[in-house]
Amino acid sequence: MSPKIPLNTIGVIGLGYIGLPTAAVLAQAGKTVVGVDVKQSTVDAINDGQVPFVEEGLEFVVAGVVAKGKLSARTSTPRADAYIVSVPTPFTGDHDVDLSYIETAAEGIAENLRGGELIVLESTSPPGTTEHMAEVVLRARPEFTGEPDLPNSLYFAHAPERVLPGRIMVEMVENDRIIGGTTREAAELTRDLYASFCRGQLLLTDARTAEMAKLTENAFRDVNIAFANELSIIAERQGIDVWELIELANHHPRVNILQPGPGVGGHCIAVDPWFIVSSDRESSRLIATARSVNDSKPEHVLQKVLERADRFKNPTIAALGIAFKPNIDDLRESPSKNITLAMADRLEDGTVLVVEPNIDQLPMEFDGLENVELTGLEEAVSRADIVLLLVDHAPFADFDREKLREKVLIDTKGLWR
Ligand code: SAJ
Repeated sequence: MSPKIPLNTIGVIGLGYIGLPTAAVLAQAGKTVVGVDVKQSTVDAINDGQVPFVEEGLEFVVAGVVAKGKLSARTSTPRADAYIVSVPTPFTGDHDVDLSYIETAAEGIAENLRGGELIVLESTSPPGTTEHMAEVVLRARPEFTGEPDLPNSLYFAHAPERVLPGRIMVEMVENDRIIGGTTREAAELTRDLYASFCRGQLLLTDARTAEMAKLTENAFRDVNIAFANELSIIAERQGIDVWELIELANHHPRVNILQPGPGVGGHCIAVDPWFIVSSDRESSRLIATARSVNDSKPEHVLQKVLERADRFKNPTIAALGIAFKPNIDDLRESPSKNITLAMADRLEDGTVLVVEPNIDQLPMEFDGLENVELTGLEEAVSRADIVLLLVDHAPFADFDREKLREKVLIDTKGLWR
């Protein structure tokens, strides 16, 4: 039986890609939600019923719950029955985790506690981080305890998010969830909170196992993509079409190889495995190697392009796609963007035509690169000597192949084979 404490008012700390959708679905489920963000522009946008980034279906829900007074945003931490911490956990130069955002959130929460509150960490974190967050809170407020069922108890748990960008509003409600408490009572209380909006199974465990489970899921995917990326280089050197190779091998009932590409991007798969590595470098040999295989793929693609470009006097290269994966506008940690930037930087003469159907202007990182233009697909291909396909966006799949016949084609996604 979970402890009998009310879970009516929820403070969500960090209103990014995970925090804001979580706040929105909690408010939709009838909770009174106060979201907190350091960015005043994010707070203002939400209080106007708007969303500061693109995510299918999110704006509709946010507009509705803000209009009903169930969701509001501010820059300071409120009093609440429960808190959800969804702040960034970046890594440092040495691939160690930077927990400063979690610590600051914990200190802000600590000031508002009265006893009996639940504090749930959602940010992806190395094993031991939920316990660390509890320590930060209890150090600031030593009159409270992490032991359950006392008048001065606090409850701490980890409930890692597992939603896929682009499908967040569906997966937030449908996916099963792992919930790890620093005590059983904390896990049960968290289950009661998440049951208000989540239709998937709520699987209870301890906090460390929950932290490791999330990292394991993303490391599993990273290792499997590394296998595909390594195969693509081996196959290229053997004169074998890697896409056909994988398709054939995947007919085996127990083989399911993922797809190679220009590298692994985004803020999860390319980051989270490092948290396992940094927690035990000696034992994480395969996971660390997979990271370096995937991280070296962009340089391999770049070398291939520069080699081909060398044959032209003043080459024009069309770079198709700079997002980190298909059909989204998210350019963060994108290997295709990094390849394009490096290509523009290292080309002695020549022009790079960027085609990215999901954006209207190039990001700031391209400022000062005078040999780069954002253009449409037809124009870029017709002007290009070399066509470099970096992302398998839907509009590229339908392109008339006849128009590619005279071009040097480098297809990193096997879209046009
Ligand atoms: N990629 C390949 N080959 C593939 C699959 C992906 O090269 O066969 C590349 C993509 O192009 C992209 C990167 O990997 O650059 C990551 O894309 P993704 O679609 O695999 O994953 P993310 O980063 O968008 O979301 C992942 C998901 N985790 C898993 O599928 C195990 C999601 O469920 C998590 O919630 C999310 O990380 C997260 O927030 O941790």
